[in-house]
Amino acid sequence: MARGLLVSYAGYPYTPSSLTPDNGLANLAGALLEAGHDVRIVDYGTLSTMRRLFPEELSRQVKPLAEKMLASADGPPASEQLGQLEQLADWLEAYQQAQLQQIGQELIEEVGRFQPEFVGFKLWNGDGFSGSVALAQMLRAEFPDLHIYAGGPQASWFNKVIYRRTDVFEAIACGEAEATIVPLAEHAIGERSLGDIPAIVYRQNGEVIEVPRTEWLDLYDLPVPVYDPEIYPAMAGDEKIKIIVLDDSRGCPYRCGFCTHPMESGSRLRTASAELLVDRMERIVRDYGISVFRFAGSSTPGSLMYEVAQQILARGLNVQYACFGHFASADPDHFQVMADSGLYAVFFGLESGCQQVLDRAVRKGVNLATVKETVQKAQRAGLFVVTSMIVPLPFDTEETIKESRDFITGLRPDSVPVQFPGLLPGTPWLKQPEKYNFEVDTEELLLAGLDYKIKLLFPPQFWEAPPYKVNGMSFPEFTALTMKFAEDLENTGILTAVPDDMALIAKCAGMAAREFRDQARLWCLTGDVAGMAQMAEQANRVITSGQAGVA
Ligand code: B12
Repeated sequence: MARGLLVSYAGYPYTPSSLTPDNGLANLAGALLEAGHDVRIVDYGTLSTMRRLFPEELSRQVKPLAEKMLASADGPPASEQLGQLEQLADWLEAYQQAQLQQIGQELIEEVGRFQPEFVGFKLWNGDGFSGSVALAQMLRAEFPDLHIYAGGPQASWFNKVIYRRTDVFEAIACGEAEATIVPLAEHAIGERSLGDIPAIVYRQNGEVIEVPRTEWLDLYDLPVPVYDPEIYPAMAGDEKIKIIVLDDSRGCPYRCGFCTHPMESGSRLRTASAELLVDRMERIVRDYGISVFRFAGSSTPGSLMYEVAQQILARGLNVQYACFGHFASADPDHFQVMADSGLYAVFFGLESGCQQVLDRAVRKGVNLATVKETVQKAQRAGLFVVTSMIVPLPFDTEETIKESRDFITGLRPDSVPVQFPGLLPGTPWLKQPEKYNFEVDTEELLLAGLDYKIKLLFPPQFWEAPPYKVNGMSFPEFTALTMKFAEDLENTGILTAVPDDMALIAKCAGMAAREFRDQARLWCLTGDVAGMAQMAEQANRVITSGQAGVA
C-alpha cells in the first residue's frame, strides 16, 4: 500500500468559482482508495488561502481605488491611479511570495506527519504553475527520496515543455489520469517502472521520455469521487462553495480553432448514461447532503442532457444544476423539460455573431439561425443563458465586429463573457498560425505561457504582452478591442463576465447575477474575505439544504 498526498495550489482565488470543490482531485483520490492505497487532498482553493494571500492593510488601501475603477465605465485607469496600482501590485506580489514560503513550510510539516511515499501536484497556469513548482522544490530539498509527480490542466497543455523549466517532477501525467495515478502509486513503492506507465512523460539520464497513452477511460469506469473531509479537509465547514462538478462526458470530436480540449481528454466523445449520471447525483445528495451540481463536459450531446433531465424528474430528485450546451446538438424543444428538472443556467460557446468569421476562424460548424432559435427557446423556458464570445477573432474587421455586436444586442442572452483570442498549446490556431492570421514565435510563447500571470489589479491591456499578434495587432491593441466590445454590450444593458457556474452560485447566495458579479469582483480585487465568506456561508446553506431546486 502506498500513501499519496495530492496538492492543488492555484494561487490567489480570483473568482468565487475557484472556491468550488475539485472533481479531478476527488476522482484521483477515489481511484487510489479503490486500489487499496491511502490518500489526502490538500486543496488551497479555499477562503483561508484568500485570507492569507491578501494582507489586511493592502485590502484597506486598495478598496477605494478599486471601487472608483469599477464604478467608472470610461475606459482604462488614469495614470495617477495606475502609478498607485503598480505600487500596490508590487506589495501584493512580495507579500504572496513570502506567504508561499510559509505554505511550503506547512506542507513540509504535513508530509512529515502523513509520511506519504509520493506527492502529486495538480498544475494550473500562472501562480498555479510557478507556485506549485516552488512548493515542490521546497519538498524536494527537505525530502530527497520523496517521489514527486505532477498532472493537471497545465501539465496536459505543456507536458514535456515543463522539463525545460524544472526537473523537480519525476513524472508528469498528460490528460485525464484516473488510470495513471494508481500505477504512479505503485512506482512510488517500487512495484512498477515509469516506462510501463502510459500517458506520462519522465526524465531519465537527462533525456525526456514520452510513454504514449494506450486508451482513454470509459466513463462507466470512473472511480467514486471522494469529498469526505477526512480525506479532503478543505471540504469541512464553509471553506469552499460546495457545488459538485460531475463528469458527464469527455473528449470532443469538434476541432474548434482555439480549443485545448483534445489535449486534455482526446478527440473521441465518451459519455456515461443518463441513468448512471443521475445515480451519481443521488449518491452525492445522500452522502454529502449536496444537491447543486455543474456538469463538466463541454461537448455533451443535448440528447444526453435531456435524458438526464427526464431521469431527474422520474426519480423526483430535488436538484439544481448548470451545464454546457452545444449549438450543434441542443434541441430547443427540450429546454422546458430540462428547466423543470432543475437546470438553472446553460453555457454556450458562440465566439462570434458573424457567420463568415465563425466558419473561417472557429470552424465550429454552427449556424447563426440555429443559435438564435436555441437561445430564444432556452430563455423562454426560463434558463439563464450564457453565450461566450472571442473578440477579435482571426479575420475580424471593424465591420465584422460590429456585425457580431449587433447580433448579440439583438439576441440579448442573459450574460456574455467576452475573451481575447488566447493562443494555446495543441490548438489548431497554434498548429497553423499563419492560416489563422496569427504571427507568433511558438517556442517563446510556450515558455512564456508556462507561468504567464494574470495581473489581478489591472485590465488586460496592462498585462505582460505575450509574444503573438492577431490580424497584425499586438496584445495591447487587440485586448483594447476585447474590452471595448464588452463595454459596448454593457452600455446596451447586456451583462458580461458571468459564466453559468457564477450565475448558479449567485442564485444559491440569493443575489441577482449583476449584483453578484460586481460584489465578487470587489471581494477578489480587494481581498475582502469577510464579504466572500458571508456569501459562501449563505450559498452553502442553500446547497446543502435539500431545497436548492425549490423556487
Ligand atoms: C470544472 C472546472 C473547474 C472547477 C473544478 C476544477 C477542475 N476539475 O479543474 C473549478 C470551478 C473549481 C475550477 C477552478 C479553476 N479553474 Co477550471 N475548469 C473547469 C473545466 C470547465 C472542466 C474541468 C474538468 O472537470 N475536467 C475533468 C477533470 C476530471 O479533470 P481535471 O480536474 O483536470 O483532473 C484530471 C487531470 O487533470 C489529471 N490530474 C489532475 N491533477 C493531477 C495531479 C496528479 C499528480 C496527476 C498524476 C494527475 C492529475 O487527472 C485528473 C482526473 O482525470 C475546465 C475547462 C474544460 N472544459 O476543460 C476549466 C479549466 C480546467 N480551469 C481552468 C482554470 C484556469 C481554473 C482556475 C485557476 C481559475 C478559473 N478561471 O476559474 C480555477 C482554479 C481552482 C483552484 N483550485 O483554485 C483552466 C486551466 C488552464 C490551465 N492550463 O491551467 C481550464 C482548462 C479552463 C480554461 N480553458 O482556461 N475549474
